[in-house]
Amino acid sequence: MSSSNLKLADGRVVEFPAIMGVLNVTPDSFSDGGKYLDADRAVEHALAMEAAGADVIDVGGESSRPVGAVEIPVEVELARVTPVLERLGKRLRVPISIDTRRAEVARVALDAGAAIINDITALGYDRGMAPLAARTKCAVVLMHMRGGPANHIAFAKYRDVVREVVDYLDARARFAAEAGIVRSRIIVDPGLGFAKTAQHNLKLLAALPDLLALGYPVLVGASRKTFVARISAASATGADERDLEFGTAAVNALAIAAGASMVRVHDVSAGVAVVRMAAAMSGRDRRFRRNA
Ligand code: PMM
Repeated sequence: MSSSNLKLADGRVVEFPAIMGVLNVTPDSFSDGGKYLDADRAVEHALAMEAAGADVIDVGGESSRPVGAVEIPVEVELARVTPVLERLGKRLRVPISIDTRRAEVARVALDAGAAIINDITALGYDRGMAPLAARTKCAVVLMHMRGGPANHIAFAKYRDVVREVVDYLDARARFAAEAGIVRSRIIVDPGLGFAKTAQHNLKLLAALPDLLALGYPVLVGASRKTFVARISAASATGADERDLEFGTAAVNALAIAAGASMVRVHDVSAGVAVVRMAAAMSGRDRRFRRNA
């Protein structure tokens, strides 16, 4: 069994189930299309997400959209996230996570007050990442993917997607622990949409108990992803914003009911309502335990 909360090294505690609000500071992110590139507007949006009930704010400067993402130099990633992190560090009460695979970017973020590294390569891209996380005692999100942010969809081939993802995350969590990262600060994530077809994502969501059996909190990131758009589209012309939001809500509710500890969302107020309801219905909200 994983813990019911995440205790950070600075004493702050994130209670599960929790909401991670997405703050993409990229010009080409598929879901918010560069809206938050301006640092002041990004900060405003982060504060609004905190006010709406986000438990963690996830700042990312490198896009991983399925088609057409371009690999950017580290200087560009730093130029995007640094001004936002510097402003946010002083103003946000909830912890910041930095969505990066590069140790240099993570180090700048941790210096600015971030407490979690969200690495879509599960500490596999940059050899400096695991020692940095161990030294700074930050929490880590280890996500499954194959290939890189720009070409992962070409790698969506598995014999047994559930077994392969679970085994990979087990191995990466062991690697992290051996590198000195405290076990209670490791979170695992199946990486929905990363080198995965809609069918793969559905299989992984149905197999959340297998992932939970590893004993780490599980983060699910389905918000506004292509598979949600494809499956939830109410008309033949494709999904509109409402379809995407309700589709996301359905994934998040079922994921929380199945035992996920955190969901990564763009619309925090929708996410909060969904997570609260799903948590209460599945007996995970202390205020609404049946015999209380
Ligand atoms: N998805 C995206 C980016 N970062 N991190 C984790 N841990 N899990 C995810 O599912 C995930 C991620 C891509 O989505 P976005 O471009 O809408 O942020």
